[in-house]
Amino acid sequence: MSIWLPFLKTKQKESPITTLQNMPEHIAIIMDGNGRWASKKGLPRIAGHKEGMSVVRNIVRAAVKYDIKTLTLYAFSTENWKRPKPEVEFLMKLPKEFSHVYLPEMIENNVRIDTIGDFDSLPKHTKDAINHAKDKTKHNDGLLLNFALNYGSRYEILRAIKQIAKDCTSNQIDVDSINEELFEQYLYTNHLSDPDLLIRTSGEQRLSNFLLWQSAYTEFWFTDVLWPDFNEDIFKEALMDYQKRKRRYGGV
Ligand code: V07
Repeated sequence: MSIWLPFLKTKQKESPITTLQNMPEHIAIIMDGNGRWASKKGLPRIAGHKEGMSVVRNIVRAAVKYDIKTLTLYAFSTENWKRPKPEVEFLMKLPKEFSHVYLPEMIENNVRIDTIGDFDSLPKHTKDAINHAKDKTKHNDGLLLNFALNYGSRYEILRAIKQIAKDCTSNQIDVDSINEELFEQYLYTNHLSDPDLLIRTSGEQRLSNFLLWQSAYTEFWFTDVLWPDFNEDIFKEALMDYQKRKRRYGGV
């Protein structure tokens, strides 16, 4: 016998992720709106970046909980160098700050930290901090926390093309062997699957030179929420939307 209990229904505030099926393996996020969040509060832009960093930690925890394999976060683009010097300098200190505050927790959660982008042209102190974080987490086999740092997709593609041209000239590869599979081996993401889901916060609905090649078949999810206000509940919303989209495909 079953009893209808309508009050239980109204009590249920949010529908939970009831199945771990149809979950994205690889999630990419454009963490936009940090500066705007700060300005709205009458704070300097850097205050928004700092708050944004604590949200990274919260979303990493959620991603670990939902057993996500890879999380790629757009932390600094090749275009971001055009920002005011003090802001760039502050941003370049964040990897060290992040490691100082959150690295023990990352290690405890079996998270592996890695980066994609033009690593060599970062300031030495930034590289040192990141190399430390990578080294301390290199044996972890849980979530891969992948920071896109000094990353630009067009640059990545041109870099790949140049290297392929060089390898052709030196007869290491044949022009006729160039195909999608070979091309992908020359990208920063050669070891990764393509993102299944790409989230962008802060209301902008564009890719802004992020993972252009890799997101050919990616599901996009946008929210007006600014990155410092992003949280696990909104993350879960994106995951549930993704699950619905996948289920529709599955029906065909
Ligand atoms: C940055 C905080 C998040 C909001 C968006 C931009 C600002 C974490 C890192 C980081 C990078 C590498 C690493 C450990 C942590 C980071 C930059 C900016 C440049 F090994 N957050 N975060 N790096 N923001």
